[in-house]
Amino acid sequence: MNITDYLSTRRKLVEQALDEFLPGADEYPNKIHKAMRHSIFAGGKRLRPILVIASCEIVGGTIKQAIPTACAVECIHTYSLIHDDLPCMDDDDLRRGIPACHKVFGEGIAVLAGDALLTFAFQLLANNCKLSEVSEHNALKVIAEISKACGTYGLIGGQVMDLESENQTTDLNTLKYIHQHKTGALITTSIRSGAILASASTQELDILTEFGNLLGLAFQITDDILDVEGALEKLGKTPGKDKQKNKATFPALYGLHESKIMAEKCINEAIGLVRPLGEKGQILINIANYILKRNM
Ligand code: GRG
Repeated sequence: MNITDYLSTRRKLVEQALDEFLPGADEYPNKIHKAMRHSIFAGGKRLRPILVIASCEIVGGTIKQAIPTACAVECIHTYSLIHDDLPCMDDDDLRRGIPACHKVFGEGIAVLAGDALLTFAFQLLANNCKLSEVSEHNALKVIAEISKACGTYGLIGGQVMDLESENQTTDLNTLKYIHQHKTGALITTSIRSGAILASASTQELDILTEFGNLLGLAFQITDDILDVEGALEKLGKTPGKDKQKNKATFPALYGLHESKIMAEKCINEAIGLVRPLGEKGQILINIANYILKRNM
């Protein structure tokens, strides 16, 4: 199966499951459920849930085992986008090609929709054994894994340093910290969680963790590049915001050309790590190349 077909079949499975799991738009209190669904079903590449599925399959698990965890990480990712778009954060009006949650439902409901998606993610994870065929032991390990990646040692830590670095001179270590936490943590934890669900060996988990770290960094470098070079119609969000907010980014520190070389270097290193996995690692190689070449 080529990468386009692979991504589109997995994306559809994740979207069907999200539709099944999430409270209906007409369930009381309707407004919050509509707001959650507005942002979840606005589109998106579904990269993180696809990584959960891919790594679960690589170590011998099934798509069915991975689906609730895949949906949980997409809910967490979407919560982070809703909050990131708020006027008190990055202040964006557009997300995934449509008005951001707070532009449609107001700031109060947008904050709550983000909170509700984060909470709902952990509800899914707590019910993992009922929803899919995973052991209680692995389900618990995944909860510990994902909660750490969402907190101050992950997403929140990265976002704090991102805010702190606005209008400041930032060194490479701080920039890497921001990228590895704000973006990388959820990408790495998606890959690790899929593998944990299928009882990966320590050796498999080590390789996948290192792969995830490099992929996460490359993903954010390409995101920085797209903020300079990308088009609104493809990105679904307004380009040029990083420069406007004087953000710490790779192009700001190294220029576009050097940033592209760095992203390619991360991707090649990541690919080198999973080559020894042979045929079953091929999908990760294809996903890595897709990330490097993406325009959205
Ligand atoms: C707790 C108030 C509060 C806020 C938390 C954690 C957080 C806000 C924000 C996380 C930071 C963030 C949004 C990072 C950006 C990561 C990133 C590159 C997002 C875009 O991901 P894509 O391209 O988006 O995968 P799609 O739409 O395709 O899913």
